[in-house]
Formats: sequence, structure tokens, C-alpha cells
Amino acid sequence: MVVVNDIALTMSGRLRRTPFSKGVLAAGVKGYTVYNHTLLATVFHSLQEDYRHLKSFVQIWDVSCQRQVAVQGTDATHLVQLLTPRDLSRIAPKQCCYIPVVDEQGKMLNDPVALKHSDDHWWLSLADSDLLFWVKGLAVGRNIQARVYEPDIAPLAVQGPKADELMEHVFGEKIHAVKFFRFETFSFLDIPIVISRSGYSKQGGFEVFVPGIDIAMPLWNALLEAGKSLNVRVGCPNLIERIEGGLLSYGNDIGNENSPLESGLGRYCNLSSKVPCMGHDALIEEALCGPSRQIRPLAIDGPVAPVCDRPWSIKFQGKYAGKVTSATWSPDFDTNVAIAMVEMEFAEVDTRLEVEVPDGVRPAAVRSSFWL
Ligand code: THG
Repeated sequence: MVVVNDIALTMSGRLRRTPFSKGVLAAGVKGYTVYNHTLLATVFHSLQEDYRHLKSFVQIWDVSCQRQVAVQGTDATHLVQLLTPRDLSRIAPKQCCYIPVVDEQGKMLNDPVALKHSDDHWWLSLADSDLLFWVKGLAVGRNIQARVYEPDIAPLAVQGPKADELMEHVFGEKIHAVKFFRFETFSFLDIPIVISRSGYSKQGGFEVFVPGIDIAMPLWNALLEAGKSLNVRVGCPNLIERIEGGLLSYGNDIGNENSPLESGLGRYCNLSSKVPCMGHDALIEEALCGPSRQIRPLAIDGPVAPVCDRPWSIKFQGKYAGKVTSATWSPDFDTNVAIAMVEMEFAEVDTRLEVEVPDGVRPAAVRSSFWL
């Protein structure tokens, strides 16, 4: 049983535990969210303590909720290219790429990390939406030769400045040769295991794609044991660090009402060439005039803001100017940092806005990014 605001969250077959759930509980998890119908921890000590630790040491995260959609078959690359405006023609085997996935209207369905095993085998490492059905539907509807399924893979992230050192203890020196957004196959207890240099933080690290449940807890325990001298902890994606880093959360910052251009993912859209994706015409049309709103980092004045568990309206001289979708106090930037969808006429850097925070209206400013 899990407790939310002192009220029990009843477990059932529809709310999936993970192969690491016992380890997460044993580490003293204090909060969960649900992501792809799966438990995802949100806090262990406190948001700020978890943040400081993540930025100083190394953490292991149960991110099994990043479910894989496997696309396998002779037309696999054709099918994956149909899903995204990002040009996949130069993506090499053992390369990862962050891809906006859009529908026939050019609206976001998901923003997975795609792992290319080979021309006929991809994994899409999903954000929180049921993309499996869309991909299966496309394959069936268009008679594309590819099998689309959810393999039994439980990703485990190792994040933080000491991630390389920890991974070397368990997987050997070869780990250092894995470049950013590339992956290699390693072995643990004689079982092959895919490891990429990626993850949902800006602190550096790896993601280990753990197959099946047999080696999950043995690997978890091996990492904790090997990391004792590195002050390793069990952690989870950290709200503060991800907002500072500008990492988007599908379902919060962006969703099915937004295009990739609105989502600030224009750099992953190749509309000029022969990229035959769904929603191509809609995206070209939108690109001609430019999006009418776009994702922006904001700094919100005042003391520690309350939890942003629903969008906060943004105004400019009383006029609707957008909404804040994620916000938190940043100890390192000494201000509240936020991600917002801002109407284009108010989206220029340094524009002063007012945010309707639950405890009152606060001044805010559009920033370029927090880490510059
Ligand atoms: N790793 C894996 N799967 C995932 C996530 C992940 N699925 C869900 C969610 N995260 C998807 N969202 C993101 C958002 C940002 C990034 C990855 C996944 C990311 N962005 C890099 C950045 O902003 O620095 C840029 C990547 C690039 O330029 O190619 O890493 O974390 N497996």
C-alpha cells in the first residue's frame, strides 16, 4: 500500500510495481507519482536534500516507468520515421536520439528517447502516454512489416557527477568509452545488458536497460555496495534539477494540444527534406508563420513558491499571456524557477509578466535558460 496526502493509494494490477520496487521502499521513499501506469518515486529525503545530493554525488533511480516500445522487422526504420519529424537517416546503430512523436495534426503524442539497435530494431523509451497503441495502429493500418510490443525491460538510471566512477566498479573501464547518447552492451551475471550514456538530469550518467526481473535486485544491490565510498543513494528524477535543466515533462509542460515547435523542439524537426512523418503538412504550415506560443524558462519573484500541481495563469497587464506548468524554488539560482507555455507576443527574453500563484500574484521574467 502507498499513501498519498495521508490517504492510501490502493495497489492493483493496473498500477504496476517494478523489479526494483522493494529496493525503493527499503530506501525510505516518501512520495510516488504514477507514470505509464507504473510507480515512480518523487522524493526520498526532501526535494532540496535529494537535489543537493544528486548534484554532488551519484544516485540510482528506478525509472522502470520509462517503458520501451520495441519496433522490430524489415520496415522498422520506416515505421519509426513515420512517427517523428526528426530526420533519422543519419542515426547510427547504438545511437540514442530524443524524438518528438506527433500525430497527423502535428501535435505531440510523446517525447521518447529512441535507441537504434539496427535498421530493423528500435526501442522507444517512453514518456507518460500510451504510445504503444498509436504505433501498433500505424503498423497495422499501413500494413507495415514490423512487430510492435512492450518488452520486459526495466530501465535503471545512474545519475550524478560520480556516475562514471560507480559504473566502472560494476561494469569495468569500458564504461568510460560510452559517449553521450550512445549505448553499448555489457554483461552482468553473464546476462547481456544495454547501457547508454543518457538520463533525465543534467548531471551526467547512464541508463541501464535491465532485462527481466532476475537480475534487477542483484544489480541494484551491487551498485549500492560498490558505491558506498562514493556516497551513493537511491534517488529519483528531481523536480528542481530538471526545471533548472529545462527538461520537459510530457503531460505537464507539453501535451497533445502542443506541437513540437511550441514545445521548443524545433531543432528536432526536419521539415525541409524528405522526412515522411505523420503531421508533416501541418508542421510545415505552422513553421511558415511560426508557433503562436512557446515553452520558456521563467524566474518567479518572491519566497519559495507552493507546489505547482496544476497550471498557473500568466498575465501581462491583465491580458492572458500563458501558463506556468512546472515551478519550484531553486537553491542554486536563489529564485523560483519555472517552465511555462508563453504566448509569442510576450515570450521575448526579459519580458516582465505576472503569475497567478495560489498564494497571490507574483512578478516574473522570461529567461533564456537557467544554467547560462
Ligand atoms: N531516458 C529514457 N527515456 C525517457 C527519458 C529519459 N523517457 C521519458 C522522458 N525521459 C523523455 N523526456 C526526455 C527529455 C529530455 C531528454 C531525454 C528525455 C534529454 N535531453 C537532452 C538535453 O536536453 O540535454 C538532449 C538530448 C539531445 O539533444 O539529443 O536527455 O531521460 N531512456
